[in-house]
Amino acid sequence: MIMKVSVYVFLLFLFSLNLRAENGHDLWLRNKSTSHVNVVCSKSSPTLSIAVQELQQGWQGKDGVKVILTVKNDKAIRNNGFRLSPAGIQANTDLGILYGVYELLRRQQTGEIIEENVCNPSYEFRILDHWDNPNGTIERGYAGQSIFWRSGDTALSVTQNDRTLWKEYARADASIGINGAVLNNVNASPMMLSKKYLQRVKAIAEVLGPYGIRTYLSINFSSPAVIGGLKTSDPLDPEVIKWWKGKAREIYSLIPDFGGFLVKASSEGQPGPQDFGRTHADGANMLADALNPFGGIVMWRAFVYSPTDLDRAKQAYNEFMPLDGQFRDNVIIQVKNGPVDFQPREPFSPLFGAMKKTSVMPEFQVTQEYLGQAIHLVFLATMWEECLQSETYQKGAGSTVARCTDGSVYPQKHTAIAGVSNIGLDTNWCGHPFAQANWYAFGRLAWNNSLTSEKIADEWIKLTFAPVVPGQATSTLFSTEWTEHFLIPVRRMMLQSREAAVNYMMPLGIHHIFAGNHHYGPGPWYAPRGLRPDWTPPYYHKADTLGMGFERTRAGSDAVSQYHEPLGSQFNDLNTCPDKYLLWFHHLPWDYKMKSGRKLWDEICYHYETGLQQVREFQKIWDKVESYVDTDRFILIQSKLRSQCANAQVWKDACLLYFQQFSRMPIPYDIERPVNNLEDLIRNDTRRR
Ligand code: GCV
Repeated sequence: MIMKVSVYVFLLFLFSLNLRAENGHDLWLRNKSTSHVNVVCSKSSPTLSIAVQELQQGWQGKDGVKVILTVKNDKAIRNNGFRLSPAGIQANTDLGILYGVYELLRRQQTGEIIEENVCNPSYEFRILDHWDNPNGTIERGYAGQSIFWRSGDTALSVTQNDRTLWKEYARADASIGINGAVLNNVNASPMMLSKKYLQRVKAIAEVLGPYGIRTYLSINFSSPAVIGGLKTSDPLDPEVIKWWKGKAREIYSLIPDFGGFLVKASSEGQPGPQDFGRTHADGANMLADALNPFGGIVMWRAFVYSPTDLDRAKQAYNEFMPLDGQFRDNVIIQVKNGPVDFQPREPFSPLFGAMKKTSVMPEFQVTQEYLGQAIHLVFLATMWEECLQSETYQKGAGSTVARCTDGSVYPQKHTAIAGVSNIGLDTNWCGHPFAQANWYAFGRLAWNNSLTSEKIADEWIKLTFAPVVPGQATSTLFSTEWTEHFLIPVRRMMLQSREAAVNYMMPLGIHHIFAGNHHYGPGPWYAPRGLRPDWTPPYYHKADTLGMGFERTRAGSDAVSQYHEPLGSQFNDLNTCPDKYLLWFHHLPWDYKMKSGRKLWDEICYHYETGLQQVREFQKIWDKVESYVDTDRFILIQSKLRSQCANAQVWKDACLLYFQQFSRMPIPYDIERPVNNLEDLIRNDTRRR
């Protein structure tokens, strides 16, 4: 026993010696080489030079070993995939070699076996969408200003600092397989296509290119009229068509590996083809034709809804389904994971597994607009896994969202996935150290859409928090002690974190009850006079003295019928609708008897309480791991957890006290009482607390 304690104390001492202050800037790429490697590569290119350098800088294998990098065609390898073996890496492309190198290093550093296998990406295009504005602000960004754009006199000059940062960004992306970046907000400024802005795009593309990252731009559909001086932006107008063709030519003459356009059209006030009586297909195809000679693609968003429809959740499907088969081959329809927005929980969008002749790509939100921004610790991999593994039944069982979008169910001309980025100029890139895990997870799932959240969390924790001992391979430091006292509890916390957020924000299918505009705190009451109803929470929760929930069954808006059978009927039927989607699909009386035997009102109360208690538990977990984390990161995360806890309390109090006005039932007495008054919460709901 004494022996055990002294070993424990010794190990703690060892760890603390190696807990150098870390500002998080190195992300999951903080581990350095611990021995020498002899890299043999017969070809040379900027990408291969990076691959060789990465191996030399990160090698943690046997000292003096020879690693052979071979670029050679192999039918088993697709796209930029690779074949990994203990002797080296083989790929069809230079980029495949680079991805293989990152995989090899990751396996070394996380202690995974390196055996012969082929790794092919699930999606051809794995893209980060930056909602960055030309003045440097970021829509729904919580980690500082843009790394690409800024305001002021030097806005368009390219400095060495810019290049260094873009290179670090490109490296991080490439290390997890991301191969595209949309550089500007989907609410796009037409200015972005002007000559001077394109020059900066070119400079960015030159830095990103060797890492295999293509640049894309969000475009404003009115650009021909706004910056081209044309009378119209009608997609069928010959002058407009000519203008876009000329613009595409101009872009590709500057940026030969340019990826294409992302378009938010006829949505939330953005211009689009419908302004001219044209369809989404007319608009998308016109742009696709302009990009086609250069190999570019159009990612056309399906995020559309109008205030007149009675159920926002149905609209994207209704608008896009009739257009199936009408889009050009180089158009991909980009669909958010859920049918409404990026809520803490939504059923998957029925547009997944719907169209058979159109390429469809998922859009996830990495930035935590609706999930506590850069304050709450919420690991999003579980949410994306839930979506990707959802059964659509498009072609019978096994037609998951993942398989319907990666071309396994119906072949797609192109396959792609996008994540709305959470990075900015903050030193640690993401604001919250654990938000880095979401960037990491997005890349890993984009590469392999069947990875589990648990595996991703495991990798990320090891790469991000493992003790660093010069000369010692990281994986040798994963002692039983470190695993039991750090890895396992922190992983558990990450894996529970999204469910906790759902519990304290909007459990049981409740959705979109955020305070107006900032989307951080609760605002189930928010309904200023004159505001379009679908921008107010009462439109979604529909609470009244009889009950709450959105009736989307066949007796209601019939959104359930947008899902294939047997799913549509499962959602429709109270006996088979999963609790987690109950109030998404059903309006139920407060005393409705749940599967648990409780009344609906009580169940709601227990969920809010559970969510709050889960965050309090996270605080304890984190406090206990203090000796395994450097002080800077420990304190930052501890303080963020305190704020998260305070905010979870606000959520619980606000929602229970507000809905109680309708339920007129007591909050179960074994639940801790609210500590805030509803009037105060309402008065202050425009502040982000
Ligand atoms: C870029 C939500 C967000 C908006 C965002 C929009 C979109 O509505 O609140 O900020 O706009 O989604 O995805 O286009």
